[in-house]
Amino acid sequence: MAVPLLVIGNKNYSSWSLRPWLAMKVLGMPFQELRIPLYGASSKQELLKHSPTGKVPCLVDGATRVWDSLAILETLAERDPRVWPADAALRARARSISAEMHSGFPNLRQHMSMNIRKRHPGKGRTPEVLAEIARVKEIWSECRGPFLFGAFCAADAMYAPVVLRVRTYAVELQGACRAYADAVLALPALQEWIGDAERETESLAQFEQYA
Ligand SMILES: N[C@@H](CCC(=O)N[C@@H](CS)C(=O)NCC(=O)O)C(=O)O
Repeated sequence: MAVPLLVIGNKNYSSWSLRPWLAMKVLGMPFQELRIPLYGASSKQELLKHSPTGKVPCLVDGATRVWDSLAILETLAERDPRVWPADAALRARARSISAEMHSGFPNLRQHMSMNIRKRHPGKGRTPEVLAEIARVKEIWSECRGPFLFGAFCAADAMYAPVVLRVRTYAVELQGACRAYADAVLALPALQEWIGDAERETESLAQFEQYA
């Protein structure tokens, strides 16, 4: 039987692509990946062959297409109960913080964009970004260990790009927050993604605002 195809963007920059890719890798869900480098001359045309929005990620499974990272995670949850915590109260919290990440944190996204290859310690710390980082720390401080709800789940996939932003911009973490970020960074699947990002050659000016 054909395995689903996950269409993703540049691993160095595409935080949305990382989410379902990481969940599928960590949970051992078979898939093929198609990387389409973003914002090139023919990128949109290539993306539209797979994704109705012309954006990634998009999961193509036979005739079914699922676009948007959180929609993909919810679809995966229909196939594998480990995608969300088994306990209903924890599942509600995991969904809430995932939706919060999905629809929020605009300043963090703008001023601390994901850029795995680079190190920009101290950059991007506007008051609004610092307030959003404080909220991330509040969420991570309730980590049950080693991941937010014990075993890895979709909420960890949603916050993995923030772990990588913390690394790039050298955001200070203590205690449970540091332990959580280290646990996510130590995931072999995330290390694989980081390795692939480091080998990419595209540089996208719009995500390279710090010299
Ligand atoms: N809310 C969407 C956002 C998707 C999105 O904005 N993807 C960006 C890359 S990270 C993209 O495909 N940009 C390419 C373009 O707009 O041409 C999701 O969660 O999947």
